[in-house]
Amino acid sequence: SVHAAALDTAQRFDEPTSAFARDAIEGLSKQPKQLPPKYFYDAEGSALFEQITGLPEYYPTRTELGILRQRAAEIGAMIPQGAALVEFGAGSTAKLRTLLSACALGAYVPVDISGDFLNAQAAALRLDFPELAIYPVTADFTAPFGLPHTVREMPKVGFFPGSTIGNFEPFEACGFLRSARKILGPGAMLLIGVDLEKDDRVLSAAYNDAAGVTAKFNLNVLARINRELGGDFDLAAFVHRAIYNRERHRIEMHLISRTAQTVHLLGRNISFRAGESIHTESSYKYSVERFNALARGSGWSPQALWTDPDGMFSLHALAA
Ligand code: AVI
Repeated sequence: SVHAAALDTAQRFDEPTSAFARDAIEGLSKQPKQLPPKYFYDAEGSALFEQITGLPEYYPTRTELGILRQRAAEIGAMIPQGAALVEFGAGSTAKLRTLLSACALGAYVPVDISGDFLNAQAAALRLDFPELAIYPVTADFTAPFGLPHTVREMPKVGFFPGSTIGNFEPFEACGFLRSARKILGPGAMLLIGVDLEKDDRVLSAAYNDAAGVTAKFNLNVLARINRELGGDFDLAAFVHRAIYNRERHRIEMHLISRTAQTVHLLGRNISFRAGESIHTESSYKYSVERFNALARGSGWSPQALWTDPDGMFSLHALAA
Protein backbone atom coordinates (compact mmCIF):
# COMPACT_ATOMS: atom_id res chain seq x y z
CA SER A 1 0.00 0.00 0.00
CA VAL A 2 0.97 3.64 -0.29
CA HIS A 3 1.14 3.84 3.50
CA ALA A 4 3.52 0.90 3.80
CA ALA A 5 5.72 2.34 1.04
CA ALA A 6 5.87 5.67 2.87
CA LEU A 7 6.77 3.92 6.11
CA ASP A 8 9.45 1.94 4.34
CA THR A 9 10.92 5.16 2.95
CA ALA A 10 10.78 6.80 6.38
CA GLN A 11 12.69 3.92 7.93
CA ARG A 12 15.50 4.25 5.43
CA PHE A 13 16.18 7.79 6.66
CA ASP A 14 19.01 8.04 9.13
CA GLU A 15 17.72 9.67 12.30
CA PRO A 16 19.50 13.06 12.51
CA THR A 17 21.50 12.86 15.74
CA SER A 18 23.13 16.31 15.98
CA ALA A 19 21.73 19.83 15.91
CA PHE A 20 23.79 20.37 12.75
CA ALA A 21 22.13 17.36 11.07
CA ARG A 22 18.65 18.47 12.12
CA ASP A 23 19.19 22.10 11.06
CA ALA A 24 20.76 21.10 7.72
CA ILE A 25 17.88 18.74 6.83
CA GLU A 26 15.27 21.22 7.99
CA GLY A 27 16.81 24.14 6.08
CA LEU A 28 17.36 22.15 2.88
CA SER A 29 13.74 20.92 3.01
CA LYS A 30 12.43 24.51 3.07
CA GLN A 31 11.32 26.46 0.03
CA PRO A 32 13.44 28.49 -0.65
CA LYS A 33 16.28 26.35 0.74
CA GLN A 34 18.42 27.80 3.51
CA LEU A 35 21.20 26.94 5.98
CA PRO A 36 21.93 28.72 9.30
CA PRO A 37 25.10 30.88 9.06
CA LYS A 38 26.44 29.67 12.43
CA TYR A 39 27.58 26.43 10.72
CA PHE A 40 30.18 28.34 8.67
CA TYR A 41 32.56 28.35 11.62
CA ASP A 42 34.28 24.99 11.90
CA ALA A 43 38.11 25.13 11.99
CA GLU A 44 38.28 25.51 8.19
CA GLY A 45 35.54 28.16 8.07
CA SER A 46 37.00 30.14 10.98
CA ALA A 47 40.38 30.24 9.21
CA LEU A 48 38.67 31.44 6.01
CA PHE A 49 36.80 34.12 7.97
CA GLU A 50 40.14 35.27 9.44
CA GLN A 51 41.36 35.65 5.85
CA ILE A 52 38.23 37.61 4.90
CA THR A 53 38.90 40.13 7.69
CA GLY A 54 42.20 41.02 6.00
CA LEU A 55 40.83 41.40 2.44
CA PRO A 56 41.08 44.87 0.86
CA GLU A 57 37.32 44.86 0.02
CA TYR A 58 36.20 43.71 3.48
CA TYR A 59 36.18 47.04 5.34
CA PRO A 60 34.29 46.18 8.62
CA THR A 61 37.11 44.62 10.67
CA ARG A 62 39.76 47.22 9.98
CA THR A 63 37.27 50.10 10.23
CA GLU A 64 36.00 48.99 13.64
CA LEU A 65 39.55 48.47 14.89
CA GLY A 66 40.38 51.98 13.64
CA ILE A 67 37.46 53.45 15.61
CA LEU A 68 38.55 51.59 18.76
CA ARG A 69 42.16 52.78 18.42
CA GLN A 70 41.17 56.36 17.59
CA ARG A 71 38.69 56.62 20.47
CA ALA A 72 40.33 54.28 22.97
CA ALA A 73 40.75 56.93 25.68
CA GLU A 74 37.13 58.08 25.41
CA ILE A 75 35.76 54.55 25.32
CA GLY A 76 38.04 53.41 28.13
CA ALA A 77 36.83 56.29 30.30
CA MET A 78 33.27 54.91 30.09
CA ILE A 79 34.32 51.53 31.45
CA PRO A 80 34.17 51.48 35.27
CA GLN A 81 37.40 50.55 37.04
CA GLY A 82 37.40 46.89 38.07
CA ALA A 83 34.62 45.99 35.64
CA ALA A 84 34.16 42.50 34.23
CA LEU A 85 34.25 42.62 30.42
CA VAL A 86 32.00 39.91 28.99
CA GLU A 87 32.76 39.23 25.32
CA PHE A 88 30.00 37.47 23.37
CA GLY A 89 31.83 35.10 20.99
CA ALA A 90 35.58 35.46 21.35
CA GLY A 91 37.25 36.25 18.06
CA SER A 92 40.66 37.61 17.19
CA THR A 93 42.08 39.63 20.07
CA ALA A 94 43.24 42.82 18.29
CA LYS A 95 40.08 44.79 19.26
CA LEU A 96 40.09 43.39 22.77
CA ARG A 97 43.77 44.31 23.28
CA THR A 98 42.98 47.89 22.33
CA LEU A 99 40.26 48.03 25.00
CA LEU A 100 42.42 46.31 27.62
CA SER A 101 45.15 48.91 27.16
CA ALA A 102 42.63 51.73 27.65
CA CYS A 103 40.93 50.65 30.89
CA ALA A 104 41.54 48.84 34.19
CA LEU A 105 39.41 45.69 34.14
CA GLY A 106 38.69 43.45 37.11
CA ALA A 107 38.18 40.44 34.84
CA TYR A 108 37.73 39.31 31.27
CA VAL A 109 34.96 36.76 30.58
CA PRO A 110 35.07 35.45 26.99
CA VAL A 111 32.00 33.39 26.06
CA ASP A 112 32.27 31.02 23.12
CA ILE A 113 30.90 27.68 21.95
CA SER A 114 34.44 26.35 21.39
CA GLY A 115 36.25 25.55 24.64
CA ASP A 116 39.49 24.72 22.82
CA PHE A 117 39.50 28.10 21.16
CA LEU A 118 38.84 29.87 24.48
CA ASN A 119 41.73 28.11 26.19
CA ALA A 120 44.18 28.93 23.40
CA GLN A 121 43.05 32.56 23.42
CA ALA A 122 43.33 32.82 27.23
CA ALA A 123 46.86 31.37 27.15
CA ALA A 124 47.95 33.94 24.55
CA LEU A 125 46.36 36.84 26.46
CA ARG A 126 48.01 35.83 29.76
CA LEU A 127 51.43 36.41 28.19
CA ASP A 128 50.68 40.07 27.50
CA PHE A 129 48.26 40.80 30.37
CA PRO A 130 49.58 38.66 33.24
CA GLU A 131 47.55 40.60 35.85
CA LEU A 132 44.24 40.10 34.08
CA ALA A 133 41.84 37.55 35.60
CA ILE A 134 40.33 35.51 32.75
CA TYR A 135 37.25 33.37 33.31
CA PRO A 136 36.26 31.68 30.04
CA VAL A 137 32.69 30.43 29.70
CA THR A 138 32.00 27.67 27.17
CA ALA A 139 28.46 28.36 26.01
CA ASP A 140 26.30 29.24 23.02
CA PHE A 141 25.91 32.96 23.67
CA THR A 142 22.65 33.12 21.71
CA ALA A 143 21.01 31.19 24.58
CA PRO A 144 20.88 32.26 28.27
CA PHE A 145 24.00 31.38 30.31
CA GLY A 146 25.28 32.22 33.80
CA LEU A 147 28.28 34.43 34.59
CA PRO A 148 30.99 32.97 36.87
CA HIS A 149 30.27 33.76 40.53
CA THR A 150 33.74 35.36 40.81
CA VAL A 151 32.53 38.40 38.85
CA ARG A 152 29.16 38.76 40.60
CA GLU A 153 30.14 41.94 42.50
CA MET A 154 31.93 43.64 39.60
CA PRO A 155 30.32 46.20 37.26
CA LYS A 156 29.55 44.48 33.94
CA VAL A 157 30.44 45.62 30.44
CA GLY A 158 29.35 43.49 27.48
CA PHE A 159 31.45 43.53 24.30
CA PHE A 160 29.99 42.37 20.98
CA PRO A 161 32.17 43.66 18.13
CA GLY A 162 32.33 42.76 14.44
CA SER A 163 28.68 43.44 13.57
CA THR A 164 27.95 39.82 14.38
CA ILE A 165 24.53 41.12 15.40
CA GLY A 166 24.00 41.74 11.68
CA ASN A 167 23.92 37.98 11.06
CA PHE A 168 20.82 37.70 13.25
CA GLU A 169 17.33 38.19 11.84
CA PRO A 170 15.86 41.38 13.41
CA PHE A 171 13.72 39.34 15.86
CA GLU A 172 16.81 37.33 16.87
CA ALA A 173 18.82 40.53 17.31
CA CYS A 174 16.12 41.83 19.65
CA GLY A 175 16.13 38.51 21.53
CA PHE A 176 19.90 38.62 21.87
CA LEU A 177 19.90 42.20 23.18
CA ARG A 178 17.20 41.37 25.73
CA SER A 179 19.02 38.26 26.89
CA ALA A 180 22.37 40.10 27.11
CA ARG A 181 20.71 42.73 29.30
CA LYS A 182 19.37 40.04 31.61
CA ILE A 183 22.75 38.24 31.78
CA LEU A 184 24.75 41.43 32.44
CA GLY A 185 22.24 42.79 34.93
CA PRO A 186 21.17 46.27 36.10
CA GLY A 187 23.72 49.06 35.68
CA ALA A 188 25.54 47.23 32.89
CA MET A 189 26.86 48.68 29.66
CA LEU A 190 27.08 47.07 26.23
CA LEU A 191 29.68 48.02 23.63
CA ILE A 192 28.45 46.77 20.28
CA GLY A 193 29.79 47.10 16.73
CA VAL A 194 27.21 47.61 13.98
CA ASP A 195 27.88 47.83 10.25
CA LEU A 196 26.17 50.77 8.54
CA GLU A 197 24.14 50.95 5.37
CA LYS A 198 26.11 52.36 2.44
CA ASP A 199 26.65 52.37 -1.32
CA ASP A 200 25.59 49.06 -2.95
CA ARG A 201 28.89 48.74 -4.80
CA VAL A 202 30.97 48.94 -1.63
CA LEU A 203 28.75 46.36 0.09
CA SER A 204 28.70 44.06 -2.91
CA ALA A 205 32.50 44.18 -3.30
CA ALA A 206 32.96 43.32 0.40
CA TYR A 207 31.02 40.07 -0.06
CA ASN A 208 32.21 39.23 -3.60
CA ASP A 209 35.97 39.70 -3.15
CA ALA A 210 38.23 39.40 -6.18
CA ALA A 211 40.39 36.68 -4.58
CA GLY A 212 37.34 34.44 -4.07
CA VAL A 213 37.87 33.89 -0.34
CA THR A 214 34.23 34.69 0.50
CA ALA A 215 33.12 32.17 -2.16
CA LYS A 216 35.31 29.51 -0.48
CA PHE A 217 33.93 30.51 2.94
CA ASN A 218 30.37 30.16 1.65
CA LEU A 219 31.03 26.81 -0.10
CA ASN A 220 32.74 25.47 3.02
CA VAL A 221 29.33 24.93 4.63
CA LEU A 222 28.62 22.31 1.93
CA ALA A 223 32.09 20.80 2.44
CA ARG A 224 31.32 20.64 6.16
CA ILE A 225 28.01 18.86 5.50
CA ASN A 226 29.97 16.33 3.39
CA ARG A 227 32.67 15.90 6.07
CA GLU A 228 30.50 15.72 9.17
CA LEU A 229 27.17 14.43 7.91
CA GLY A 230 28.29 12.26 4.99
CA GLY A 231 26.55 14.34 2.29
CA ASP A 232 27.65 14.16 -1.34
CA PHE A 233 27.50 17.83 -2.41
CA ASP A 234 29.65 18.47 -5.50
CA LEU A 235 31.15 21.86 -4.61
CA ALA A 236 31.95 22.59 -8.27
CA ALA A 237 28.21 22.36 -9.04
CA PHE A 238 27.40 25.41 -6.89
CA VAL A 239 28.38 29.03 -7.32
CA HIS A 240 28.68 31.75 -4.65
CA ARG A 241 26.56 34.88 -5.01
CA ALA A 242 26.14 37.83 -2.65
CA ILE A 243 23.54 40.49 -3.39
CA TYR A 244 22.42 43.56 -1.49
CA ASN A 245 18.70 43.55 -0.75
CA ARG A 246 18.06 47.25 -0.14
CA GLU A 247 14.39 46.88 0.90
CA ARG A 248 15.42 44.51 3.68
CA HIS A 249 18.72 46.29 4.46
CA ARG A 250 20.78 43.15 4.12
CA ILE A 251 23.47 41.44 2.12
CA GLU A 252 22.29 37.95 1.21
CA MET A 253 24.75 35.17 0.51
CA HIS A 254 23.53 32.36 -1.69
CA LEU A 255 24.88 29.15 -3.19
CA ILE A 256 23.34 28.67 -6.63
CA SER A 257 23.01 25.25 -8.21
CA ARG A 258 24.57 25.35 -11.68
CA THR A 259 22.44 22.46 -12.95
CA ALA A 260 19.44 20.34 -12.06
CA GLN A 261 20.87 17.81 -9.62
CA THR A 262 20.09 15.58 -6.66
CA VAL A 263 22.23 15.57 -3.52
CA HIS A 264 22.11 12.73 -0.97
CA LEU A 265 22.17 13.46 2.73
CA LEU A 266 21.33 11.12 5.62
CA GLY A 267 19.17 8.91 3.44
CA ARG A 268 17.31 11.81 1.85
CA ASN A 269 17.28 12.99 -1.75
CA ILE A 270 17.59 16.76 -2.04
CA SER A 271 16.70 17.95 -5.53
CA PHE A 272 17.80 21.23 -7.08
CA ARG A 273 16.52 22.99 -10.17
CA ALA A 274 19.17 24.67 -12.35
CA GLY A 275 19.66 28.14 -10.83
CA GLU A 276 18.01 27.21 -7.50
CA SER A 277 19.54 28.87 -4.45
CA ILE A 278 20.42 27.94 -0.88
CA HIS A 279 20.25 31.13 1.21
CA THR A 280 23.23 30.71 3.55
CA GLU A 281 23.56 34.08 5.31
CA SER A 282 22.04 37.50 5.79
CA SER A 283 24.23 40.35 6.96
CA TYR A 284 21.95 43.18 8.06
CA LYS A 285 23.14 46.77 7.72
CA TYR A 286 21.68 49.43 10.01
CA SER A 287 21.33 53.18 10.06
CA VAL A 288 22.19 54.73 13.45
CA GLU A 289 18.49 55.56 13.89
CA ARG A 290 17.30 52.04 13.10
CA PHE A 291 19.86 50.48 15.43
CA ASN A 292 18.95 52.87 18.25
CA ALA A 293 15.29 51.94 17.78
CA LEU A 294 16.20 48.24 17.97
CA ALA A 295 18.26 48.86 21.13
CA ARG A 296 15.45 50.85 22.80
CA GLY A 297 12.90 48.21 21.81
CA SER A 298 15.13 45.64 23.55
CA GLY A 299 15.33 47.56 26.83
CA TRP A 300 18.64 49.41 26.33
CA SER A 301 19.33 53.18 26.31
CA PRO A 302 21.81 54.49 23.72
CA GLN A 303 24.60 56.36 25.59
CA ALA A 304 27.35 57.09 23.09
CA LEU A 305 28.19 56.45 19.47
CA TRP A 306 31.45 56.48 17.53
CA THR A 307 31.92 56.14 13.78
CA ASP A 308 34.83 56.41 11.33
CA PRO A 309 35.21 59.61 9.25
CA ASP A 310 33.54 57.94 6.22
CA GLY A 311 30.54 56.71 8.23
CA MET A 312 31.15 53.08 7.27
CA PHE A 313 30.84 51.44 10.68
CA SER A 314 29.46 52.30 14.12
CA LEU A 315 30.35 51.42 17.68
CA HIS A 316 27.53 51.96 20.19
CA ALA A 317 27.62 52.18 23.97
CA LEU A 318 24.24 51.16 25.45
CA ALA A 319 23.16 51.38 29.08
CA ALA A 320 20.94 48.71 30.69
C1 AVI B 1 30.78 37.57 11.07
N1 AVI B 1 29.97 38.42 10.21
C2 AVI B 1 29.73 39.72 10.83
C3 AVI B 1 30.44 38.51 8.82
C4 AVI B 1 29.55 39.49 8.00
O1 AVI B 1 30.13 40.39 7.41
O2 AVI B 1 28.34 39.35 8.03
C5 AVI B 1 30.47 37.17 8.15
C6 AVI B 1 30.83 37.24 6.70
N2 AVI B 1 30.15 36.72 5.71
C7 AVI B 1 30.74 36.98 4.56
N3 AVI B 1 31.81 37.69 4.80
C8 AVI B 1 31.90 37.86 6.12
